[in-house]
Amino acid sequence: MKFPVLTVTWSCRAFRRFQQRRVLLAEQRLWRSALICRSSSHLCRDYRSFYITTPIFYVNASPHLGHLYSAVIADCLHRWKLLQGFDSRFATGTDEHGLKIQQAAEAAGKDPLTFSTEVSERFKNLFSSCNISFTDYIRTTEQRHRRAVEHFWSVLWNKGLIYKGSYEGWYSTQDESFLTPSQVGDALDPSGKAVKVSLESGHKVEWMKEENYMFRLSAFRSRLHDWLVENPGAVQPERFQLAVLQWLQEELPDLSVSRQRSRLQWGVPVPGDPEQTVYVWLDALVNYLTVAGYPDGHEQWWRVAHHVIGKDILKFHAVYWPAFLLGAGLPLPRAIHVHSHWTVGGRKMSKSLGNVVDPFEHSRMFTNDGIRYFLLRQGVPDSDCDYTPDKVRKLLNAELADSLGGLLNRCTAPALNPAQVYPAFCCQAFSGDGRGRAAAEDHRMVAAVRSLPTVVEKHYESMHVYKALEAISACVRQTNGFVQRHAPWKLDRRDAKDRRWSDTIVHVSLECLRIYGTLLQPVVPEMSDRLLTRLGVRAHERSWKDLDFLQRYDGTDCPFEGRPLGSDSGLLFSRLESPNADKRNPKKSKKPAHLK
Ligand code: ME8
Repeated sequence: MKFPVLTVTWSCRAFRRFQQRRVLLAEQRLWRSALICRSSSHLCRDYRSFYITTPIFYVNASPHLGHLYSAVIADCLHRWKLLQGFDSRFATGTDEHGLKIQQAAEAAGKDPLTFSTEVSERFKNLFSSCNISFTDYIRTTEQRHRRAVEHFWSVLWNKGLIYKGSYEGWYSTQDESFLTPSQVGDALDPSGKAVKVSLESGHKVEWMKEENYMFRLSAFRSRLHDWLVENPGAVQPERFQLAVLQWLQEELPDLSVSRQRSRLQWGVPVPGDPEQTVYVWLDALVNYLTVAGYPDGHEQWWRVAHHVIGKDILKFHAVYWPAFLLGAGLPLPRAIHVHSHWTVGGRKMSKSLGNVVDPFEHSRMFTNDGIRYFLLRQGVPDSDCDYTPDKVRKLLNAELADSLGGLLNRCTAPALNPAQVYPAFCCQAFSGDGRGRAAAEDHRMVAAVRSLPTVVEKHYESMHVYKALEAISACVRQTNGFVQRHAPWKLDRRDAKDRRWSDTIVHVSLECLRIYGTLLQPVVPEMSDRLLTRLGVRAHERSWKDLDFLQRYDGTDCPFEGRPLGSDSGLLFSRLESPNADKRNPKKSKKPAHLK
């Protein structure tokens, strides 16, 4: 049923206000498109492409919550770019070579490839089941990757940046990392034996002395320093960029980039010297180029590369990797987005402590969207966060079930919306001249939702997704407050004025929900789809350019007005019960999510 649009007789003041709002709206549209260009910097000048990667994960053990977190962040940024109309590519995958994997396969009594394939599949299944929409899944055991590593090595070799030398020093197999004496300390192993450990990771180190190939890392110190100084956003957040600059204050020793074949068989042989195996980190980092097409035709994607990494692998990505790339004459990544870690009970997740969070189990417990929302809402890139199931339950119940779900439920309930449509907006009832029924707070709410896309964009772009979700959540609360304030369920729908006002309240709320649903798509894709489908918003009406909010308020037509709602697929997000709720308070735990 199409609602008739009210014909309004304009007073001069109303007309002036109408014109002012139109100008404001046009300015906001311009501002938004200008922001697309600015935020994506030079992407806009050449072409709108985006390439995002996660670390490739070791296959020595099953995936845990931290791995899912990195993938969820990258997925969110990829979906965000798609929403903005970019051509976006998103790569994840597994790191399958090296001593650590060789030893894990031996311990499992399997050949390394069979072992790697099994664990790699587990990662892939996790990502697929959690809606991680990667466009490429790379395994370092693939032929295309071996070719890329060999080519990359040859380029460095031909430029004289690799030489045969001898390495003597500490090595951590768990971290696959060489350490200087100042990075090593004393500790006791579980049997009480004195051992040397990496001060950063706590993993055991061993003294090694080997003849192998060295990369002239020392030659790149000042170029790395200049890169960081000239590109303040190269490593984000800033504290990690400062940490890298701090490392660069000290001498950079040359880096061993191969291991003797007798010790490490599981890896890519050094081109021209089968007695040596390429160092696993050099091998692994090249995966980002392999996916871009290296060595042929990689330019289009490589020039728009962004990496998401955990803070534990900052040195490899912000020192070694850019030095390798500079050496090979390739552009550096646009940005390295670093995130901190999830702890459990305030401690690092580890098998020996038995506190590793299984992402399969927890995404089943809290739903895919639930776990995605929690990780992105609570995860702060700058500092570590603690994970507890109780915190997840409370947050999801408050923000998804009660606040957002409750709002949708109210505005689509037959009592308030008997025609099951996007009802008509009445300009007189919502006028700002004090003669309508809208209060000053309502106009403030409209202004807040109108500026929400710009706020959210700023935070998504800087990977502060929690701030974007905080802003959305604050607006949802304001919209709930608006509905509560006017209590449309108390209005008499038989009275024409009351009915128009009630419809206007619902129209405004549905418009708010449309904006929230559109902006939440990168974070909770399934739930946003259900929300927008329920509102009757079609698939091609869910992008960045569809974020014009409450057009009727500005005197222009609203394409949704009068449109039937989509079918009701039940609660947007069902309240999560605490495992002990029934025992503690049987009545309370049965309460449904609806707000009154
Ligand atoms: O380092 N919290 O692989 P990896 C948050 N193969 N994120 C965490 C985390 C936690 N507690 N624990 C791990 C490797 N991560 C190399 C990478 S890339 C060329 C090679 C995430 O399996 C975080 O992204 O040890 C971290 O950097 C990554 O998993 C390490 O995964």
